[in-house]
Formats: sequence, C-alpha cells, structure tokens
Amino acid sequence: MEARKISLAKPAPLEDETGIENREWIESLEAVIQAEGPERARELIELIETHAAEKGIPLPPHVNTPYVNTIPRDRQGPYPGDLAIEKRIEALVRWNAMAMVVRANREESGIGGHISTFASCATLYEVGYNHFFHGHDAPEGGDLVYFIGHASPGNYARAYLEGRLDEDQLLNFRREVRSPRGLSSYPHPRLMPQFWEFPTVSMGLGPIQAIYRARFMKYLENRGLKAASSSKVWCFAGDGECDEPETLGSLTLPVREKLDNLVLVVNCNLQRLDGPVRGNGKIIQELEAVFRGIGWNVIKVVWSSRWDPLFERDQSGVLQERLTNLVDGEFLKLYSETGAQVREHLFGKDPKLATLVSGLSDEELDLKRLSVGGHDPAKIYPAFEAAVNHRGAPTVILAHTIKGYGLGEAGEGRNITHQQKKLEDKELRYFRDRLELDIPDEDLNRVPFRRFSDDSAEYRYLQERRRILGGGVPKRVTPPLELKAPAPETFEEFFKGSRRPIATTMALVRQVSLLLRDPSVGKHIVPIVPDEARTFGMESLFSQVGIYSSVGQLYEPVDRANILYYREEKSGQLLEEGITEAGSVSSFIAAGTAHAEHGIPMLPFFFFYSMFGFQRIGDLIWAADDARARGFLVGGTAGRTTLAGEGLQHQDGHSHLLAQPFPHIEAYDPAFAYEIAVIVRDGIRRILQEHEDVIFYLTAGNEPYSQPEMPPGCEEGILKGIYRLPRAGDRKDQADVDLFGSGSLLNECLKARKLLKEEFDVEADVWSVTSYKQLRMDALEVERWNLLHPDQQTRVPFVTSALKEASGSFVAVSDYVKLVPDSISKWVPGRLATLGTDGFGRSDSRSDLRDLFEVDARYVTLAALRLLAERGRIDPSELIRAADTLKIHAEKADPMAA
Ligand SMILES: Cc1ncc(C[n+]2csc(CCOP(=O)(O)OP(=O)(O)O)c2C)c(N)n1
Ligand SMILES: [Mg+2]
Repeated sequence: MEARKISLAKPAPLEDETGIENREWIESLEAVIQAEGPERARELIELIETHAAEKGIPLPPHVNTPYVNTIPRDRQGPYPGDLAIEKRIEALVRWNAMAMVVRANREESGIGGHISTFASCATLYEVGYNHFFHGHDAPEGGDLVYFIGHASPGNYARAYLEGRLDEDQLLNFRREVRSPRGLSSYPHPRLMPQFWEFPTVSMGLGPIQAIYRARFMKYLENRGLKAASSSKVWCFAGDGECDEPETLGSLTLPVREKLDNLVLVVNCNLQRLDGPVRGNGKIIQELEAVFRGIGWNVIKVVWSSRWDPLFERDQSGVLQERLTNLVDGEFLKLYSETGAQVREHLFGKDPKLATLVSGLSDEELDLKRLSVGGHDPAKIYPAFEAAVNHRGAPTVILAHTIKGYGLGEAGEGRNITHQQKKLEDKELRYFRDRLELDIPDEDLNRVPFRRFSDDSAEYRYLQERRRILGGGVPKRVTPPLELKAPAPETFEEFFKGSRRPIATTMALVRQVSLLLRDPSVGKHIVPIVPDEARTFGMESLFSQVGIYSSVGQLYEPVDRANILYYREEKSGQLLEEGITEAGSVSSFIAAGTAHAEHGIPMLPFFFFYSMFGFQRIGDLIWAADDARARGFLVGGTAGRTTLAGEGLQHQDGHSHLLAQPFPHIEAYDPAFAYEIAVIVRDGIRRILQEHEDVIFYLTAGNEPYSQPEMPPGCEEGILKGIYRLPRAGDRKDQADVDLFGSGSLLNECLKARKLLKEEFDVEADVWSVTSYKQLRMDALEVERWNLLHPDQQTRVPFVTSALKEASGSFVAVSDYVKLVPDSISKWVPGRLATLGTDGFGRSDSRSDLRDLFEVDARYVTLAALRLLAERGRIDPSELIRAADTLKIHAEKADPMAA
C-alpha cells in the first residue's frame, strides 16, 4: 500500500480561490456542529455521500482516519495515577527485564531471550498493571490477559517487583531444566502451571485464542453457567504478528457477536524480526483500515503528549499531512537521527512546517525526545479506558511504539534490535541514564536486579494497585471442582452391541447425545463442530440442545417443520463454528480450560474432519496441550480407505502418526462402539474426577457395520491399547498367526481369519489395537525405567506381556500409514509385518481403495502366509498359489508411487 493513497486526511488548501469555497463548506459544517451537534453533522455528511453516490461520484471507502491520536487532547481526562511513581516502577521493570536476558546470555551464550520487544510494550503493560488488569480475586472475576510471548521477561520482571517471583527464579530465566524454579522462555502453562495461563508465542495463536475465549465467556453467560461480569479479554500482539492468517483471520466474529469484552492491543513498533513491518507503507493505517472496515472500534495511539502543542499550532494541517505521508521506513530512519537532522529531513521540506517548529531547539526535535504515543501513559490511559467502556463492539488499540525503546545505540529502532541480547558497559550506562536509575557505575557490569524496599512509596503503590485490582496477573488457579460421574446407563447400550449396522461416528455422536442428557455432566458438555454436523450425523443435536447464538434466532428457519430443524438459540449448547477448524479448536481450548479460567469445569467434544485436524491446525492443538486443555478431539470420517469417495485431500491416513509426538494427547483408533464407550467413560473419569490435564483423540469412521457385544474383561486392554477378540469356536491352543486391526480395518482381520482357516487351514487370533500411541508410550516408559533401574527386576511393556502367549507371527493392518503400527514393532515378541495406507488417497469405493492400498482381508491373509513361510511353517511355493487364490497381482501399481 502506498502511503500517498492512504492520506485521506489530506487537508484542503484554504487560501486560493478554491480555498475560499472550501472554507465556506467547512464553516457551514462547523456551524451545524455548533448549533445542532455532531450527530446532525454526521447525518448531513451521509446525506451528501448518498447524493454523490446517486450521481455516480466514486468516494474512497472510509476506512482510515488521519495519522493522529483517535482521542484528541481535549477528550483526555486527568491521569488517575501518580505518574512520577509509575515512571520509577516502569524503569525498574524495564531494567530487570533487560538484566534477565543479558545475564542469562552471559552465563550461557545462545540461551536467547528478547530485550527490545518488551522495551517497546513496557508502558502499555504498566498502564494495564496499574489501572486495568484485574486479578482473579477481583469481585467480578479476573481479566484474561494474553501477553506477547517473547516479551515474557517483562512479565517476570513485574512479578519480581510485586514479590511474586524471587531473584533465584530470575537468574534461572530460560533454565527450565537446570532448575525446577526456572522461568520458561515464553508463556507455557505446561511448564509454569501456577503462573502462565495462555500460550501465545507461536505468532497469531494468541489473537485467535483470545477472540474465541471472549466469545466463550459470553457463551457461558448466555447459557446461565456464569454470571455476567465486566471481565475483559486483553490480547497484546505484535504488528509483525498481524501477517499471520490466524491473527486477522477471525476478526469478523467479535463484531458479529458484539464482543465488547475483548480488547486487542497491537504493539506497533513498526518492526518485526528482520526489519520494518511495512517499510514502504504504514502498518498502523493498514491495520486501521482492516479493523474499521470490519466494524471494530479502532483507537490509534500514535503521538505522545509532546506533539500536542505542535498539532494545536498546525492550523493548516501541514504537519498532519507530512506525518500521514511518511512511510514507516522513513520514520525509522528519522528516529535514529539527531534533532538537527530531523529538523532538516522531516520539517524542512515545507516552509510552513519549518516555521511550525522554528521555536523548538534541536534537542526538542529529536524524535527520541518527542516520542510516540505508546510510551506515554497520558495517551495510553484514555485509550484503555475508552476500550473497556466501549459497548457493542470489540476494540483494537493500535499503539505506536519503538522497538528497543531506551536502548539507544544498542538497538533503539534499529533493524538489528530484535536479536540484541548482550549489552556492553557503555550501553548499560546509557540505558541506566535513560531510565534515571541510581545504579552506581561500578555495579553496572554485574547488571544487578533491583527491587524497591518494602517500605518505599513505590512498593506500597504497586502493591496497593494490584490489591485493588484483585491480585497478580498472570496467575493460573485450578480450584478443585468435582462433578459426579455420568450415570452407568449413559454407556450401557454400547456394551450390548447392535446387529443393525452402525458407523463409529454415529456411535460417538450417540454417546455425546446421551452424555448431554446426563443430569451430572450434561450441561458441562460442549459439542463443537466446524460446519460438518450433517456429515457426522450430528443434526439431531440441533434440536436436542440447540445451536448457540448470542441473539437467538431472528428468522423462521426454512426447515422449521422438520423435527431436526436448524434451531439457534441464546442458550444453545452446540457451537456450530462455521468453516474454521482454527476457530473451533480455539473454542475447544477455551472450553477445555474453563475450569482454570472461570471456575467451571467444561467438557468439549470437538468433531472435525480428521484430515483437517492435526495436519491443518496442529500448532493450535500443540497450544491446547500446552494450555493444559482437557477434552475430546474427534476426527470424523477417518481412515484413508474408510472414507470412500472424497479423494486425496480428504482421506486421512496419517493423523495418528501426527498425533504421536503430542505429549498429553492419548490417541485411539477404536473399531467398535463399546470400545468408544470404555474410552470416553474412563476419559471423563480422569478429567472430571482425577483432574488430569489430558486430551483424548478418537478417530471415527463412517462405514456402517454391526457392532458386537463387549467381550468380558477387555476394558484394560481397550484403554492400554490392545486386547484379543474372542476366538472363533472355543479353541484353547495357540494360533499359527496373530492379526492386529484397528478401526474399521479390524473387520478385514476377522475376514482374513476366516479365509486363513477355510482356504489355508491356518488358525489366526485377532487383536483390536485401539491405540498404537498408548502402547508405545507405555513401552517407552518401561524401557526408560529399566535403563535407570538396572538393580531392580526388569519390567515388561504391556504390549509384550499381552502377546506373550501369541504365535510370534504378527500382521498389523491399519488405515493409517505403516509407521503407525511399526511404532510398536520393537516390543512385539516375534516378527511383525505391517500393512498400511501410505500414499495419496483416491476417490473410489472402499473395496477398491483397500485393494489399492493392499489392506484388505486378502492382503492380510497373504502377509500372514508369508510370515508362516519365513518360519518354515508352510512351503514358500504355497505363496504363489495363495496369491492366485486371493486374486492378488504381483505387478499392480504401488500406491505410494502411484
Ligand atoms: C509462527 C511463528 N513464526 C515465527 C516466530 C519467530 N518470531 C518470534 S518474534 C518474531 C518477530 C515478531 O515481530 P512483531 O510481531 O512485530 O513483534 P515485536 O517483536 O516487533 O514486538 C518472530 C518472527 C514465531 N514465534 N512464531
Ligand atoms: Mg513489531
């Protein structure tokens, strides 16, 4: 975007002939404002605009305002705090934040950390800490503040001054391994569960989580689970971060939902990591256009109070015009210059501008002295105040700041500033002097941490402010909330089985539907779906619990006559998010952490197309795990050959592989309805009764088949990952071969067992592997224990002991890539052959797909025979005959290469 194009504020010339006419128009408008007020003036302007449109006169969209503060000086009330004390507090926070990073890097070069980002947002945070951010003890509940991840030294430095962290902890910044008291690099609730609430450092994930959190708060209120409150969601984000699609991708939701409990503060230091965010444009104006265009309340905090007299003297608007036309790259250059250079380069271009500043000394013109709005509490306070008082729409504050503010030559506003981690003595001295701290020269090199004494005015002030605002922020609290387990009937029908063919997706939906009726947990369940409810057969939930809508239903739905009609209501329970997996998982995180944030235990079930889960929004699931969210992720229409007909972009054969590295996600690929019931029942117990921070991932298929009754004694195996299905007949002795199946491919094992018996006189046992991940985790844990405890009796992984009486020849078939079953091969006692669905999916019938990927009963049979041949149990020549019998062609295309 060219700066010239966005200078909508270009003032009209008032001197020449046209100027006289212009002035008459302006004077008329002024007269209306004076006589009838601004509202009438607005009406008239709109009238003229409409008329112009009728005459075919194109007008530019009104998305920008001049490049000045939105709140004019005369609407700025008196500052409610003690500015001198707050300045001294801020100076120490700034110093300590810098000291943490510098000391950490001196001790361990390369340990990282950032100085300049917090240096840019420190004043924004301080005004928040002194006047706005409510802690959990506030009468109406705390505010939820999403801090900028890589500005975390600032939060630690603040907590240190408040006495919430001690020096030892500061010294262990980024030493999360060396010391149990180490401070995590970024906000990680997993690592600092009593401190951090929201993981934000993956750029873009903070804003989207904050948006859906603010909506979830309204959801809880509208459903009557939470009293209406004035709690706000504050989200701080970087201007560079706004390039992430997650940052700006969900901006319409808060407008639609009128989320006036949401305040987004964009720290516009005009720089990102490598250089300017928009060197050739103006990021603040660009963002203003985006937010205003959508309907946000936009407040720009651009210039500090020192600019006020200049703007007041600028009757012709020439200063405003110059600043509006200045590209950010040029501003940053000017910022690094001396006052004399600024006089020449910024003000010297126009005689009127030169005159405007002629009474100011060069020192006074130095931009480091003139400063910008985001470093001036007097400008920040009214913006924050206007934001929290605004009704009916979310607010964004675009605050102009300087990256590395106060660092001078060490990186203030320089391109290198982001990476600055070490300061030399000269630079430390400069920083100290800018902050007006009384650290003696001889102490400087130690970069000491400094705090106020307990009887100082500053300490009393900051403690008092935090006490009034309800305690420390951030602080994560998890009250022990107990919910009674769901009634046994909620699960029983699944244990009986069903002859009628049912897909596991249907079983899961039915399970959730029964849970929603349960008197204990029912109202705590949050079904979430990104526009796939009908795909998963969830539409019965529309009428059962209603679709949440903050305004109810303003229209009569077209399908009103149908009992399963599209019912929206204010107290609706189902979150129908529309096509946004990223938004939906953000709702999942909000619901899954509601026990900590709102003192209300909620149990989300997020149903999504399994292909668009871990693959598409893996980073948000990672954040959910970090956030200690609890709940159930359900990957529907799963399995590369179970979902027929959709093809390459839809058929998921790898989400179970992608789920493997997530530490607190237990992933299951259940085959039968009773397995689902066992997993869900135990998961709910662990979440609601044991208070475990765990997420369950269940894949569910859409292939209908009859559901067997639950065999006795298999619950442990289902939960741990493997159990044997009842044998055909009542054979007691060992089988010749053992077959592992998961999900709907378990049926292929059952068919293969029959084929093996009938065609080849081979006895097979069939095992349902509900979770390779669980088996692997257990085996890794046991292996580790054995390594560390050589003096004790060796332990055996569950999978090894479960299979100890098995044949020693195993065939695993999975609707996922072969690596999934391969992941346990080390611990399988014998030889394991794996069949899986490596390669791009295709649209076709299930049987053709299973032939393509070589995962049907015939291939299971052939693989079993091959193992027997390898062991000398059958003659290898039998294999040729077998392939022939099974109609398997040796020269068929390899699905991985095809
Ligand atoms: C998804 C993602 N990509 C890259 C990074 C690495 N990174 C950390 S900070 C940063 C620059 C941030 O710039 P900006 O948002 O403007 O914040 P500032 O430091 O300028 O306040 C980058 C690229 C990250 N944390 N997350
Ligand atoms: Mg930036």
